[in-house]
Amino acid sequence: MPAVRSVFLSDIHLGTRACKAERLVDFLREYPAQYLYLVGDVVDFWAMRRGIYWSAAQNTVVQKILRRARHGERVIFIPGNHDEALREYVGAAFGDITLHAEYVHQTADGRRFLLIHGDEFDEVTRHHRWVALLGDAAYGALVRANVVWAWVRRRMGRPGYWSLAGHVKRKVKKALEFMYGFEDAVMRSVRERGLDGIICGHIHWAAIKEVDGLTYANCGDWVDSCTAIVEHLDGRLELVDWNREIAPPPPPQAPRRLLEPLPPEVELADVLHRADGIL
Ligand SMILES: [Mn+2]
Repeated sequence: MPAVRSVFLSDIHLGTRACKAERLVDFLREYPAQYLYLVGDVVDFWAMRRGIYWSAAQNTVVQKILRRARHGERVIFIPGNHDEALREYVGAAFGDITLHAEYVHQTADGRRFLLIHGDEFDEVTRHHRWVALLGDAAYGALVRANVVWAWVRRRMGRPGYWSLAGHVKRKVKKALEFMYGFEDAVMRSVRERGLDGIICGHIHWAAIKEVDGLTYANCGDWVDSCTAIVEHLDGRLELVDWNREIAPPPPPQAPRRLLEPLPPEVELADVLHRADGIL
């Protein structure tokens, strides 16, 4: 029996260093479903033009999704702006995965939700592509800075994960105005179509809320917040926060072997860092 009826994921950004693929693998293991919706920006072709980072865990994510499709789970992929190259193939099926520009999902309790990535409602991405690309690079830098910051916090023995990108987003008024503008535009469209709600992504800001009798749900992302929307067997939607759900990392193992095999994704900087610890 599946743990949930549906899983909705967006903004995984495979192909980037920021992608938290290990956590996603862990999440996917815990949440088998009847429907798996990939709501855009699954593969980050924008970032891959600047340089590709593809880890073993990212391979596992792809393999897990393909296996789920093969084993009868309904997998539907709705491309976003970072994987817009795939929009040319909307309507096609790749093996057991079908591509759609948008989709209407009916929940177990009969509500109809528009599934769409959401960049269509983002004025910046639509009309000022270069601003979006620049902002994207800045966001990437912020997420990378956060990796360093999380390490410092661990060294200082501070529990939990604190998101720098999340903090900045919360602090910046302009960002909030942008998000509320985004939500307004999205909800107008849902109302015009006579649907009960929307499940989208794009703005990397996970949420479930009622807006004037309609439901707004945003999957969040897997580069910073590690969140997903799930539909329970009774049709109830829930926001799952996988940053908090998984057990804390095990304590570092005592003596390090000198000739420890390196995983394939390790780069020179990591090698030097390791050497630093043993020399
Ligand atoms: Mn996007």
